[in-house]
Amino acid sequence: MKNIFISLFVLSLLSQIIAQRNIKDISPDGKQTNIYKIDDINNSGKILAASQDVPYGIAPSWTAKRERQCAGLAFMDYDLDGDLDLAVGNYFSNSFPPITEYENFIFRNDNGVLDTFPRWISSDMRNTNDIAWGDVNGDGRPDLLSASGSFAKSVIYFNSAAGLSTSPGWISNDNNWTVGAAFGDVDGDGYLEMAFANQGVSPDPYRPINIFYNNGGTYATIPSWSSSDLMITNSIAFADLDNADLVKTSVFNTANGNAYAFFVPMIPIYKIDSIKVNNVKVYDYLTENVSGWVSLGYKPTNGASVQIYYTYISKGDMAGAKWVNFSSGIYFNNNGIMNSSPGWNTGYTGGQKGIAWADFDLDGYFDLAIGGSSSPNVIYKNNAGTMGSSPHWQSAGTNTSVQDLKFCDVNKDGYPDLAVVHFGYSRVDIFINRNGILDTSPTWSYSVGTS
Ligand SMILES: [Ca+2]
Ligand SMILES: [Ca+2]
Ligand SMILES: [Ca+2]
Ligand SMILES: [Ca+2]
Repeated sequence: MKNIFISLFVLSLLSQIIAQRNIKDISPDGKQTNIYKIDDINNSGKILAASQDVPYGIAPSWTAKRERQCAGLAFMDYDLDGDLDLAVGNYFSNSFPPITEYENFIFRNDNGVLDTFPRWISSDMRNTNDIAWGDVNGDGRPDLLSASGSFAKSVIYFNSAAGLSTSPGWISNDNNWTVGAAFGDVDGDGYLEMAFANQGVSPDPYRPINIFYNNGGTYATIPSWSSSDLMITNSIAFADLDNADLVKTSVFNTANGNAYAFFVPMIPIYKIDSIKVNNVKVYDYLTENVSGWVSLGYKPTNGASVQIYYTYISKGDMAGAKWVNFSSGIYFNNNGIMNSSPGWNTGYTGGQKGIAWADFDLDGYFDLAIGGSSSPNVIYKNNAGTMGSSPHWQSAGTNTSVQDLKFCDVNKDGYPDLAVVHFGYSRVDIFINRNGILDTSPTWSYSVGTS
């Protein structure tokens, strides 16, 4: 259930922004949502009005023509042709009736039209629990990680000039049921490590969190870092608590006339510092910090230079959401060395799932959201490098089995909004962030109809 909001977000919003190069974004209900300047030449203003509404309708804009049990969704321009394609990680369970096919998929985007049947199908079936894009070997092409549960092996499908391989080029040999995964440069050498959130199965359900270190573009098949604590960890995410190890870099592209989406290889992105098209600074774009891309609100002309200057999180601290009997917490990174036990935890042991970092109050420090299960969703504020001991925000009421959550600024007012995917409720909620204060009841909900 990862990243479901992105699909909703991109499908309904992007298609709308891309279609028109306007300074005014209009929501489907006809209300004005946003006015902002396009670039420094057409200096038409700044944000004048921000909608109090979520700009999505109540019905999907796109539906796949495949029925699968999906555990992960992640947009990326995997073929680098300038539009966002959708990777889907599938798994097997004893549902009634069980769906016996669970290859991983990519739905390809051709000129803004997303295929409803998969163009890329993995040759293997992996019980994927989470799916993530990351440029493992630093060749400028995103590779695809399938983090696998049910003791199936996690794998990476490598991307090359020949395209994304349908068979894995790396297969883990760890002994874990992996539930969630994240990329981040833990040791600061410019290559992305992989962190795995794990569980076992009864009568031995507890496992450490693992990190696979990246040695110049390759991973060993067994992890070289394990947390000293054993537990069930569901989700994992990197941020730099005190902003001590942020790194500025850039990536340059040449537009092909159809391109609006551009790959940003070093993740997580702390922030986009500036984007220049033909040396003119532009403002009409959105960012996906965890997967690593930006999407312009229009297509630069063929041959235009697109320069993205950005800051990414290096030597990140690692947060994990943990299940019943254990407290979600943060493992601190000391100048490239990850501590083996958490330096901060919530103290709550009722079971949480889904974790995400974003600077919800725009003070420059990433704050931590955690999904509740029979408990509210919560945000802990990062006070200039020190996490608060109690939630700064919590949603009204309780949830049944949140599966994942994610931040994204859905209404383009500069404040990251929070999307939450429920498994038990079969529902996606969005909590709008109003100048640093999130609604406590969902501002928008989508009832999926199935879990
Ligand atoms: Ca593409
Ligand atoms: Ca590294
Ligand atoms: Ca903050
Ligand atoms: Ca917002």
